Amino acid sequence: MANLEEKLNKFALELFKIEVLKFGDFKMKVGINSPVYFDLRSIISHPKLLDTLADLLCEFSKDLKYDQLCGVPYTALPIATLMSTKIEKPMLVRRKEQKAYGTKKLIEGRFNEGERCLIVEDVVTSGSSILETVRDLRKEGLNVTEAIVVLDRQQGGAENLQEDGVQMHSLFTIKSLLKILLQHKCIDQATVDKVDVYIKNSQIRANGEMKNGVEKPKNRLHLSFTDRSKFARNAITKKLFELMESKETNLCVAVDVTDSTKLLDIAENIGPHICILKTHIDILSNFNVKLIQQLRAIAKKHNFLIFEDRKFADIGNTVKLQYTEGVYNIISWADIVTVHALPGPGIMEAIKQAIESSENGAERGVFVLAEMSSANNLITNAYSQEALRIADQYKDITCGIICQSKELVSNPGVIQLTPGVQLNNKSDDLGQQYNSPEAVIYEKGADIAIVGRAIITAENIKNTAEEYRKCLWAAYKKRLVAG
Ligand code: 5BU
Repeated sequence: MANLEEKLNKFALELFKIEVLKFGDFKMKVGINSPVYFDLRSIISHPKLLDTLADLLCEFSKDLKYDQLCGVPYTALPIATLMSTKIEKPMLVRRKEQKAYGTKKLIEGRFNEGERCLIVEDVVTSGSSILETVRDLRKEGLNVTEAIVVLDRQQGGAENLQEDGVQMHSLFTIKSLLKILLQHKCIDQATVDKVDVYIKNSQIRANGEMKNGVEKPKNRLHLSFTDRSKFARNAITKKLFELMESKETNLCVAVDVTDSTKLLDIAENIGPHICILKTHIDILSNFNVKLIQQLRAIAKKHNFLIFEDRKFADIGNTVKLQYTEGVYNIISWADIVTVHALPGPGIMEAIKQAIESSENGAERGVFVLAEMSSANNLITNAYSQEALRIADQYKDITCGIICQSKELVSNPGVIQLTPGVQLNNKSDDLGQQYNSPEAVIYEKGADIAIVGRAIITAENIKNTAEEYRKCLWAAYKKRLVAG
């Protein structure tokens, strides 16, 4: 019978064959790129290998003392399940989200207080996923001191877990795994060296901070717009960052009026104080092409961008037509438009294709809507995350994200816009909810605040715009210093 080491060698080669290990340049959860990626999710498509893995883990953990098993969701769940049936020990499941109805239980399965629970996990980088599970299990009175994992990426996870009283046992470390692959000529020495350097430079604390070497990208909330313009992923975003800094304004005014003359009049008055003028062009009762020429002339004179808040939400083909055709011919004059992610990536593809084939190619972009300001809107956190993912997929046309919370935007090259801003009111009578300019920038993380009626219905529109500009800019400056 082969000993454990021989079995592990054989298993490592099998994993390589099914491409569980990938080499390249991978974005990691903790924010630095890795030259190697270990993705065990696909092992469920190889039942024999999954079974072998469970056998190996059972053999490897045979001397550990425990009463329950708990796999960290999701990849380790089937692995823990198999182990549980093989060794006939009960298992627990920790929900990722608490149930909204019924028992509201976080931990499924029967257990008694004080029982020892062994954690099962596929791969450990900083150890934070294991620690989340450990905390919930401990909250329920379980005794958690040991974790068994398939791969330790050797980036500080073992130490971080140790600090929280959890000892980690790993089938493979990244180095031992690469050694086997090198011995069998699956990879070359240069790859091993690259991974070595990466490991040395990317030791991570459990809270995601780097211990040494490469620093995590600085939090965008504490970077100036000038610094952030260097992270801009397209020309229009860069232009916007630069004009914000040069005009000292992060104010976007929503000019929701129904008369073209009024729109132009307000644009002329607020022009010096804004970075963006936002339109809903379809509410004008006397729209004409001349208006567009005049509005663009004012935008040029005062150096602001025009943003048509069209909120496209149809299938790609329809959106392409809505964007490029019809009386409004939006692409011809709006620097930026809003897009709902609801229809999926096709909507972004449509806009991208339209931009690429228009003569203004490089000068057009979109804001992706990830959250809304209205009370009881139907957007869930999962939806927002998917919207961000789609936005990221189309980084060459995405200028920013419209949302209500700072956590959604981390990339310093992406701009957060937040509507629902007013000093005097908390809401309107149709569901709109307001926050103060200061709170929107400082607490909610907006880079640009969208202000509508608070300015356009004011007695003195020009002065009010100036007041809001000052207030918003001061909040931005305060945020910079706070970093
Ligand atoms: P108000 O007058 O400041 O309430 O206008 C807010 C503007 O922002 C208005 O044009 C809305 O269409 C727009 N808006 C919003 O209020 N809330 C949202 O979540 C989104 C856009 Br997205």
